[in-house]
Amino acid sequence: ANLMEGKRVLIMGVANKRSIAWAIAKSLHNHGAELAFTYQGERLERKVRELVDAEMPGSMLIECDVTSDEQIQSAFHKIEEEWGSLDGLVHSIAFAKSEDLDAPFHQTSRDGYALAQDISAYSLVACAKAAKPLMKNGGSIITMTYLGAERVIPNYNVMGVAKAALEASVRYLASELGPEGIRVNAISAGPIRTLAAKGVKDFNSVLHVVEERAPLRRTTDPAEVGDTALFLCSDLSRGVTGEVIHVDSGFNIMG
Ligand code: 0WD
Repeated sequence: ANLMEGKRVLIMGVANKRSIAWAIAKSLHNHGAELAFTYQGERLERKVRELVDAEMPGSMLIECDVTSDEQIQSAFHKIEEEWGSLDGLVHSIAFAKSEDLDAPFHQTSRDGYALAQDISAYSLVACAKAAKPLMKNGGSIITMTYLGAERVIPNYNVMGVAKAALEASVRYLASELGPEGIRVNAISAGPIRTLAAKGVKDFNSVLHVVEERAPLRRTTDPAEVGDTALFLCSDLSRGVTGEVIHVDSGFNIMG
């Protein structure tokens, strides 16, 4: 079925074909969505363009480093010019300096803490603000989070605190944008081997623990996250907002 027929969605955070944002794009594309992508800086432009041209030709591609208010403004301005309105926004962006991820949490630097918060949590707020006037017929905003927001996960450190802020931001945004028919939700994904995961020490053992202990006894397939994002973007989830949905083989329920 074409759950996304006639819907236009902006995807932020594709770095390569392993990116969770790319799995989400594939699910939405397969159900008829029209997509646009932002990429961070020239460093990623060629890579993202190759992917998009090969599998979703004709999709818009816009540069947007979320640490820059100007770039956020101009990216959404471009969307307004080309599309006039927006139905969905997928925020799949996070960053922390590797020295802050490697250090014990209590040794996090002031700069490193602020940077992780800026890119991983505040950027959702900034993008929601920019998207709101374009979501004239309501809309769906989705972000990506992790269990390290709720509990201490070894080595997740400064990123866990940033994800806690991100999840709280989802609730405040959902509360304020709900009256406009804009829903805001997060997907809490189980560990997936991507570029961002390379920054987390001992990631292999995190994957093994999931295989051993999660109810489904396997790690998370990015396509499972993609299909949950499809649900959250489509009208099937019209009654759901301010929620954090775990797509983690059930790992989070285990004591
Ligand atoms: O196990 C995992 N991989 C999980 C990831 C489990 C649960 C949640 N997540 C989250 C991440 O924290 C992130 O929010 O999913 C989101 C997407 O991460 P990903 O798909 O795992 O990783 P990746 O493919 O690296 O995409 C993240 C991208 C960046 O990639 P790199 O690795 O180059 O930093 O976020 C983007 C960038 O493309 N990004 C930015 N985009 C715009 N402006 C910026 C920035 N300043 N910084 C990073």
